[in-house]
Amino acid sequence: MPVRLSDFPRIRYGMPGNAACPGCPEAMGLRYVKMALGDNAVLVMPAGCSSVIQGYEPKSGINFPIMNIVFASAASLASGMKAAFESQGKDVNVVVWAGDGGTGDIGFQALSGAAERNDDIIYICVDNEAYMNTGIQRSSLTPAGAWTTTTWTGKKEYKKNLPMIMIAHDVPYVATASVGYPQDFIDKLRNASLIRGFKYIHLLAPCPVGWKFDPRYTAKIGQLAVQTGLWPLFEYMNGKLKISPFSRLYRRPERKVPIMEYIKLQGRFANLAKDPEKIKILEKEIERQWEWIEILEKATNNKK
Ligand SMILES: Cc1ncc(C[n+]2csc(CCOP(=O)(O)OP(=O)(O)O)c2C)c(N)n1
Ligand code: SF4
Repeated sequence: MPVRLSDFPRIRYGMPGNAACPGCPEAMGLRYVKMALGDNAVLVMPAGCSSVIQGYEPKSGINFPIMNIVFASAASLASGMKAAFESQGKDVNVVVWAGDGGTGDIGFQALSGAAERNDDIIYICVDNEAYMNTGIQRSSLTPAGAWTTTTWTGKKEYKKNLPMIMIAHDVPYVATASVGYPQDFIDKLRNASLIRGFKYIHLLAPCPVGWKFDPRYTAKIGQLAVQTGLWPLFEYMNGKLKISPFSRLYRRPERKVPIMEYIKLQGRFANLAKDPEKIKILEKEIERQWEWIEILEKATNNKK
């Protein structure tokens, strides 16, 4: 059943004075994880902005049990931790919370291994589309055309399609989400927590610092990514891919919001905004995304 944010108790999950920048999407996302999973969850967190927000005991900025770990081992640690809880007869959601660099690049081998073994964990990639904590370097999940400190004239390559790569691991649950749609994210976390085996959720997290926008627009940009069709929301569960309600309105060919609405708010796309030819780079990205999704939607829903 869809959730309403007003139904949740007003608990402070992020503590005052934590190290997040204003408008930080990771701080928002962490709060939603706690709202969805409550006390019955433990986070595993490699380095990144969230581990800085978390800070260090006794002054942790996040009201959540968290285990820190090196990038390359996040998913492996989570698998081991889950096995340890099980051996004690405890039913705990073990959740990895890792950035796009930590997930798509540095931690990928452990992620792929845990998925292939179908280990009973939830893995969340919090995707701000660059290595933010070390100064906005490009990752494999930075979109084509975007400025970063290592792609001054705009990234040449397209964004790695990690959700599709995870579906190809034949795991029981894969979903995309955006901090612009918290109810949808919370619903998906709750669905994931009820399934045994490996669950992957890819959360788009617009970062005011790295994407160069006014911090008041974090949620709006998270919504525009969906409304322009650039970030389709879907859920792959029980072998079927379903486009989520917030994305159904904006699927092609009826798409209603032009990509320029998304680009013009972000300094990282300043080069694209000046040149209509270059905007085609992101239009192609939208087509690439939907092509895969529609193929899978059709194939998995027609399956007997
Ligand atoms: C093996 C290793 N390489 C590099 C670093 C330095 N480092 C710390 S945080 C970070 C950025 C992480 O980026 P991402 O995973 O995208 O998370 P974000 O900071 O964007 O939240 C890097 C490269 C490290 N801690 N360990
Ligand atoms: S750089 Fe971005 S992701 Fe990192 S703490 Fe600041 S707003 Fe959050």
